[in-house]
Amino acid sequence: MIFPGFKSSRRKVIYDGKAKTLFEGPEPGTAIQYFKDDATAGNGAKHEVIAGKGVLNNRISAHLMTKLEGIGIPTHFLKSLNMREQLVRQVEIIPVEVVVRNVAAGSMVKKFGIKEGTVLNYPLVEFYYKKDELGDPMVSENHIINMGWADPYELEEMVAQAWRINDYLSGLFAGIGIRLVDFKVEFGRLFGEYEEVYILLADEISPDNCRLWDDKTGAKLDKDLFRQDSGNIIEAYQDVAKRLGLVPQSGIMQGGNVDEQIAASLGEIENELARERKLRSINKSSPTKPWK
Ligand code: AIR
Ligand code: ASP
Repeated sequence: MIFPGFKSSRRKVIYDGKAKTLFEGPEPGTAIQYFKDDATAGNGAKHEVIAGKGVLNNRISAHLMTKLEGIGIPTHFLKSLNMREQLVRQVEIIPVEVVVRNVAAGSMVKKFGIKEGTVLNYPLVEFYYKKDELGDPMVSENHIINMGWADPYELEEMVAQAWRINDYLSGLFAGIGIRLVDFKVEFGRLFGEYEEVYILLADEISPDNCRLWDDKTGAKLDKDLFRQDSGNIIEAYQDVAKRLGLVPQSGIMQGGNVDEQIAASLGEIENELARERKLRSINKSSPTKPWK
């Protein structure tokens, strides 16, 4: 795919994933996250290129990350660069996928025989080891600490942030008639000048890694449409983006392709919100008692 500003041959690839590529950024400590149109399921067993997906996920993720920054959740997102790319902080990805569920769906339904759509008593946090070759197995906190994927302080921070993200995004989506059924997030480590560790929300938050159901009709507006071959993901993703007020009502597609002109203008909006961000390192020593 060729478009203005993308000079793939000149950039050093840091990581080439299934739906995104990470390139070295313009300054040390930064990276460029490029959103592909590739859609995969079943660990890559099913693969299709779906025009427009990368543009929509880039836009949606930039927006949600900016909103989360706005309530004090540190993220890797720095700014949108163009329709498919964003500037992010380079972090060391913690190989643990944190899934939060409000309603039973997907693998939970299969694993435990619960009926899809069952509302859980309270949000359920699960962990998966991020390893395609092994099919991302579900793991416990003990596995994570035992294998050294994250230490207890980091894990505590990840879980606390995941809960906050769930609360915030559940409300945000409820406001536009969408139920946040579940989602997956990834975190990364950023090392400070004194080797202190900051845990940042990384990767992306988009309909590729959230389950989003229309409140009234129950219609699926996420990647399950692709996984289950049950509908057009671009229409669904556009619907989400429209309800979030991120793309015009007429959409960004023209006869099956992205309307480059409209798409090119989308990135500008979020950058108006860009601001200095304060980071808070996690305290790995024993808790200090301020009253002493
Ligand atoms: N997810 C997990 N691995 C990759 C992704 N995208 C997301 C799914 C779903 C949630 O994590 O999109 O929102 C739970 O997935 P599952 O398959 O475990 O039910
Ligand atoms: N695990 C991802 C998903 O189903 C992608 C994949 O399996 O290829 O969303």
